[in-house]
Amino acid sequence: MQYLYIFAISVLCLLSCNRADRKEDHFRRNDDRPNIVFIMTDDHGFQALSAYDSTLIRTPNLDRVAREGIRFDRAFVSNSICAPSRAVLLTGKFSHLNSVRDNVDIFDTAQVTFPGILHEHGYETAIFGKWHLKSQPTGFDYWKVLPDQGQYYHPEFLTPGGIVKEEGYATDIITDLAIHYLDSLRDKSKPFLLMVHHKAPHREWLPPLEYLDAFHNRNIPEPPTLFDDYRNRGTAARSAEMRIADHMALSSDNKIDPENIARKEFLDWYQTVYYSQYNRLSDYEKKRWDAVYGPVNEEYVKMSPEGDDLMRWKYRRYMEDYLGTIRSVDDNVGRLLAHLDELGLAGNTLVVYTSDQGFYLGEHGWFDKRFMYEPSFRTPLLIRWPEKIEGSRVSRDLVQNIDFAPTLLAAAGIDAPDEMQGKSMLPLFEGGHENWRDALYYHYYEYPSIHMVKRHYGIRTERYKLIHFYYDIDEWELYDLETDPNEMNNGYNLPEYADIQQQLHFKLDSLRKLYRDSEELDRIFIEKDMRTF
Ligand code: SGN
Ligand code: CA
Repeated sequence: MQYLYIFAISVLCLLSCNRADRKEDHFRRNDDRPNIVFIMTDDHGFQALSAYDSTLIRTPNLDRVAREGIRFDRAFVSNSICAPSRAVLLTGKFSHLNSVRDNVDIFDTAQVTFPGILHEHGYETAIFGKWHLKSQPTGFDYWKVLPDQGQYYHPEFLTPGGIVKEEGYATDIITDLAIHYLDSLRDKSKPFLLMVHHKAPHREWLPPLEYLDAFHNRNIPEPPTLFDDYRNRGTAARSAEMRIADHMALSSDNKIDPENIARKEFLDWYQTVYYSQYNRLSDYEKKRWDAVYGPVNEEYVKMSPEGDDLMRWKYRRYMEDYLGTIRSVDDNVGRLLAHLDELGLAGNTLVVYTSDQGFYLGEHGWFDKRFMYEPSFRTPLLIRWPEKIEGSRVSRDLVQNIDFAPTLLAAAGIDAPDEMQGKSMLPLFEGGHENWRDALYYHYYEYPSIHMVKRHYGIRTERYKLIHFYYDIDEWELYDLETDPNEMNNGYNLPEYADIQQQLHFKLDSLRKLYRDSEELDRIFIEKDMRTF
C-alpha cells in the first residue's frame, strides 16, 4: 500500500513537472501571446491630442498610434480622479467595489488585478512612473514608481530597495526606465506587460526646460464656454472651486514670483509650492527658468490684469505650460514606439495610450476634472496592435476604463474573472458591435475636498446624460448631447424631455443594480468619509 502511494505521488509529480517544462518550452519556442505596453498620462484632455482635435497642438507620435491602430471617440472613465481611475484599471471593478473611491483611500492589494493574473499566466510585468495608490505595487516583477503625485524635475522614485532620486525631467526618465527594461531587464523568453505611467500633464504643468517657452507667442484659441456663467445649470457647477480666474494660483500655476503678486493669494500654500518647484532646479536651470518666466512676470506686473482680462491672461498662461508638457509626452511616446520598431517587437505588441481621465482646458471657465460633464468624463484612448488591428480605425462605441482589465486579459487569451465588471473590447477591434452596451455608469465621491465638486452619480447613453448630485443637495441634471454638446442647459423636468427622463431613470436604476451600487452603499460611504476627512 505504502509503495502504491509513493508510486502515485511520483507519477503526479512527474506529470506536473512535465507540464511546467512544457510551459517553459512553450514560452521559449513559440509564444504568440502579445506583449502589452500600456502608456497612461495624468490629466491629458482629448482636446490637446491632434488625433482628436488639432486646434491647440500637433501630437504626431500619438497620432501615429491612432493611424496605425484604433481611435476610440467615446472612451470614458467611471470616477474622474486619479487614484480611483488607477484602481479601476487594475481591478476592472467600479470604485465602490475596489477599495479606492477617492485620492485618500488606500488600495487593497489582496484584490485580483489584471497584472497579477498575467503574471500567474507566465507574463513578465513591470510598471514605471505614477502609481498613487499608497500601498506598494504587487503583481509586478519590476516597479519603480513616483511617491504620491511625484515631481517633474529631478524626481524621487520608490523602488523595492527604497527611495532613489533621478536627475532630469520626469517624462524623459519614465520613458528611459521603460526603454532600459526592454533592452536590459526583460526575460526575453516571456511575453511582457510594461506599464508606463507619466506624471505629465498634471498640475502645476511644468514643461521640460527646452519647452518652457515652446507655446509662447502663439495664437491659443479660447473655448466658447470660457466665460460660462453657469446659468441653466444646478448648484454643483456654480459652487465648484476650479475656475481659472478665481482658483488657479498665480504663483505655482502661472509661475508668477510671489514677490510680484500685490494682492496676497488665497492660499499661501501655493507660494510655498512655487518656491519648492523652483528650488529643485540647478543654478544653470534656474537661469533658463528666469529667462523665460522673467518677461512673463514683467508683463503681468505691467498689465496687472483684472476681470475678463485676468481670465484671458491666466487661460493663456495655463495653456502655454500645459501644452509644453504634452509636447514632451508626444516626443517620448515617439521614442518608445521607435524603440519597439528597432527591437522588432512592434508587430505583436499591443500599445495602449490613454489618460487617467480628461481635463478642463478652459471649458466652463475651468481647470481640473471630477465632473461627469464631457471634458473630464471622456478620456483619450488609442490602441495599436499591428498583427490584429487594421490601421486608421475609429470606434464610436461606449467604452470605459472598467474594460481595460478584461480586454488586456482577453488579448492574452485569458478569461476575466467574474468579479471584473467591464467587457473585453476585443470584438470592437474588428468592428463588431453585437451585444455591446448602450449606457455607461459613473460615480464620483471626493467631497468635501479640494475643488469642491459635489458627490454625484449618473449614466450616459449615446445621446443623453442623467446626473444626480447628492449629499448636501439633491439635484438632477439631464443633458441632450446632440442639441447641447457643451452641456449648457439642464433639461431635467422640462416637459419635452419627460419621456426620455423616465427612460433614463429606469436605465440608471438598472445599471446601479447590475453594478451592485446602491443608496445604502452611498450612506455607508458618507459615514465612513465623515470619520476620515
Ligand atoms: C492636487 C492638485 C489638484 C488636483 C489633485 C488631484 N493641486 O491636489 O488640483 O485636483 O491633485 O489630482 S496641486 O496644487 O497640489 O497640484 S489627481 O490627478 O491626482 O487626481
Ligand atoms: Ca489625474
